[in-house]
Amino acid sequence: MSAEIFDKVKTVLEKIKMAAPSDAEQLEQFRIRYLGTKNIIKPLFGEIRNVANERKKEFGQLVNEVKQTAESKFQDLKTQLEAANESAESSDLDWSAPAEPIVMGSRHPIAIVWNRIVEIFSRIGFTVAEGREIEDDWHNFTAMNTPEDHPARDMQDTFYLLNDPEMLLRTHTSSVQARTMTKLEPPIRIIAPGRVYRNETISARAHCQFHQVEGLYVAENVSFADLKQTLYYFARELYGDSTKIRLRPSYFPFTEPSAEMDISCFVCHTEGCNICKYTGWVEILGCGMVDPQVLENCGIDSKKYTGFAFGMGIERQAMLRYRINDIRLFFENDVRFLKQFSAADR
Ligand code: 2NM
Repeated sequence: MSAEIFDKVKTVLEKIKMAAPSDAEQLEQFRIRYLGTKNIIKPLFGEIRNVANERKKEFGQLVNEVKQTAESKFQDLKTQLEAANESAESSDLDWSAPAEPIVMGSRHPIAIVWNRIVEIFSRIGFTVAEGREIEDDWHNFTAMNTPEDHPARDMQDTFYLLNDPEMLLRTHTSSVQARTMTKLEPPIRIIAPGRVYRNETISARAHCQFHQVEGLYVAENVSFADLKQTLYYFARELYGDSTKIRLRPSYFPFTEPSAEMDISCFVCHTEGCNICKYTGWVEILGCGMVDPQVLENCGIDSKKYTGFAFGMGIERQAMLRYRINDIRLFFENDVRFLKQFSAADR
């Protein structure tokens, strides 16, 4: 009988020695089990009455050892845990510090102006058409009424692909219109935004790549008055309600008659400033009635249908709008330039 009780107490002692609580919660469990009001050591003292007289003293000492071991182990573990917590708190990491601010990207100015132009024409029923940047000579020049001896066809002005003289980098997005006209029956009402290429010497005013938006409307009875009213609406939407327009006669191989459109200067309102070079007017696009030969080239009956078309450089609109004086800035991807434009603008 005595031996069994001794074994029971020794087992408890071993368990206390082996215990290794690793956090505050496990330490509290240890305290409750061995030192709390209902701890398991207390009843062991009562077992002394089942121990033979000659071993009562020995038993009493053993249970006392259990109690003391539990107490000192608890104190040691508590001190250890506190020290660990303290070193975490005094580390260099400040867990309450505010996070680094999130840096938002910004939209490229060409994308902002591109999207605005598309949006303005979408509202009056134009849909976006896309083509290819590598074009064939026919869609880029022949269909557009550009004769074989036209200077634009010169190697000096156009990038031809080395392995195929019929292929080139499109010099305008008119080839998109040519492709659309050969595919669809009028009424056709499209705009073609996209990148174009010209073999120009790069300077503040010219680049070998830039972006264009061209528009085309072909249907029955389309008139020059329709062209004028459409572009007047566009000018007021992009440059403000008080904008006036003026059309000057011009020449393009693909339109007849052709015109260049100026807007009243949105900086000085025709008073004269350096944006309009003291003329009060700023040129923004070219336009005209689609030459009947261009319609015929693309398989459209020019006796039944007429059309108007226009084209503008996106860089030009962006330079006017944001007062940018060097076209090269658009292609350099200098973050100091790019971050000045809004991330919210679409
Ligand atoms: C311009 C100016 C005038 C134009 C013409 C055509 C097409 F395909 F209908 F013939 N597309 N774009 C055009 C007309 C482009 O850019 C200054």
